Amino acid sequence: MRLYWAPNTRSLRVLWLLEEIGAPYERVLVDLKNGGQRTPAFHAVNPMEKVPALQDGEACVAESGAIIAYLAEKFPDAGLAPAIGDARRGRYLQWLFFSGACVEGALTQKFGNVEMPEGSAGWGSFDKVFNVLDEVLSANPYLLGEKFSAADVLIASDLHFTINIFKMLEPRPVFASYLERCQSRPAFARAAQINSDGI
Ligand SMILES: N[C@@H](CCC(=O)N[C@@H](CS)C(=O)NCC(=O)O)C(=O)O
Repeated sequence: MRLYWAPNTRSLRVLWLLEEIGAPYERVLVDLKNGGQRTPAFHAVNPMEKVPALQDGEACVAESGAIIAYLAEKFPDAGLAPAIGDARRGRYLQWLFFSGACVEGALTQKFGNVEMPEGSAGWGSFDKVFNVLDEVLSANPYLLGEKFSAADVLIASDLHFTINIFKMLEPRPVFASYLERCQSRPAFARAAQINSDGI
């Protein structure tokens, strides 16, 4: 498996998941500042010309949520995704899609300072998105209850960027303790080290 990535990007969430899984993979740095994402070779892997992207034999998958879903399914022994037929799989898929469909929309709206009717925006509103996460994570340590899953890798990564990096949301105790729980995992520490080493 080959992960195309760049430091300080959405690649971190996939690095984290790969480190959780522990299977061998190769990292290929894409030099975003010098147009490394616009080469024909990389375009063939991800026509959006963005990282992260994963190549696994003949399979190519981009979009961080899709890569996380793909990897969690490919390595069921890692125990990061409820199996097909498990009732928790419904919520698991919901939170995986929530990242791209709701968190990203809410952040873009806030960043662009765009007014939109809540009924028309698929994410409702910025406040709604984070209040929903607040409600779920106030009731349980992880999105699916007591058990950490690949959905937590994705949503904790979103919260990390929103609160700690972009400072677009005021810190809340519920998110701080969730991030502490998720980010104290050795796999996150390894991914963060790779991210800061940049290699
Ligand atoms: N929806 C994509 C977003 C990927 C994305 O926007 N990647 C940024 C870095 S975080 C990128 O590659 N930017 C370089 C460019 O667009 O030229 C995902 O979740 O993977």
